[in-house]
Amino acid sequence: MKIGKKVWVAFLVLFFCGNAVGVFANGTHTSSEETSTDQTASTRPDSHAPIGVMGDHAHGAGELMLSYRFMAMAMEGLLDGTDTVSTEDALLHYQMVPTTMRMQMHSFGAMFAPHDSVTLMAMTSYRRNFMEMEGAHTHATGGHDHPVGHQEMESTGLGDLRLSALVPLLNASNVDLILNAGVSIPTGAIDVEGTHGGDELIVLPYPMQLGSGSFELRPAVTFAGTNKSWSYGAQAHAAIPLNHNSRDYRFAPTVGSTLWGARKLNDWLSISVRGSIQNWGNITTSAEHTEMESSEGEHDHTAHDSHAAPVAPTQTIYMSPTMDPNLQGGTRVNLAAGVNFIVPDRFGSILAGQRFAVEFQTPVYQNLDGPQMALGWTIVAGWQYAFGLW
Ligand SMILES: [Cu+2]
Repeated sequence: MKIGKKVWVAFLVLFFCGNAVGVFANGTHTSSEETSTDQTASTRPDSHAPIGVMGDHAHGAGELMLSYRFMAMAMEGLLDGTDTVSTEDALLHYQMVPTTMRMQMHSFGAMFAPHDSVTLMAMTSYRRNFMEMEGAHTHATGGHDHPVGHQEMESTGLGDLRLSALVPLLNASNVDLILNAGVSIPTGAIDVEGTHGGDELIVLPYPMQLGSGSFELRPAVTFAGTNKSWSYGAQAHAAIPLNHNSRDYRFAPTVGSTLWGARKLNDWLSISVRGSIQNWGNITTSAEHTEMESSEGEHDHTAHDSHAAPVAPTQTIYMSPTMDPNLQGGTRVNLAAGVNFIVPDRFGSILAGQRFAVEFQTPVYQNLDGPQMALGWTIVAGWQYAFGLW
């Protein structure tokens, strides 16, 4: 109920702001409607979805689009189901507990349409993960490297490569339906190592790795519509990992959908709101991980020094919840607000058509198999530019 209310309030705010700002920006409403008539559909600021949505549009034959997106994401604290878990409570069960995580990602994309019936898309990314953790164990007498207090870990590198073919199933004057047949190629590393206090290197936990390690199918279907000063769209998407990766684990499929509405304020600016939901499962693995701790609640020094597999693995105890394959799944509902800019034709041929967009997103509901890190917010800023090759 609480979520429903927030969504409606957001849509109402957008509606009223949209109209108020629209009047302000154009003097009167009629002028805004006049300008829209001499704009073709693809040169409207809102003819592309909010920047957080991928593969929402196709291109005409011979058109190439280049894009760059910067994404920053902040995770804060722990959730078990929908309940907050304090660091102190989590440390009763784990040696290490994450407190915050930051991710920054630079994505570079290209779209090209060899024909009106298909647009090819490729996207690669470079990312940095940073995690802060608190450690529970303190040893009065030293002797070995062991997590004590605050720790940080970091990973940087190439993410997975996404390739897809976008097929417009319906391309009417003001509605589009696009099928996206995508795959993900595991170019991102899954064996990044780091320290967890001291000099000892360990393989970093799942959320700190750069890729999934698996080939994935990434199908999606997008519906988008426009009228004089509004546009709207919906997309359903899935990611289906096909194989156990080289470390013998596999992410569960992710399914999600998103729904957005945008108000065109004038020929260069639109604002949007968007709701989205994602559900993803836990990791499956048959590996006896070396990062497992002994099955005893008591700390076992002999087993620990080599980080050997548990002696009697009746009940696996992980060093940190981020290393437990069964604490990775969840469901999240997000709400986002964004702006899209396009440089209009009157600015001349070089600048005209350049697009800039920003979208800020925050969860309104999270239900996680936890303790698992909760998402705080995400921001995506991007540039897109399309031009004809022939
Ligand atoms: Cu494009």
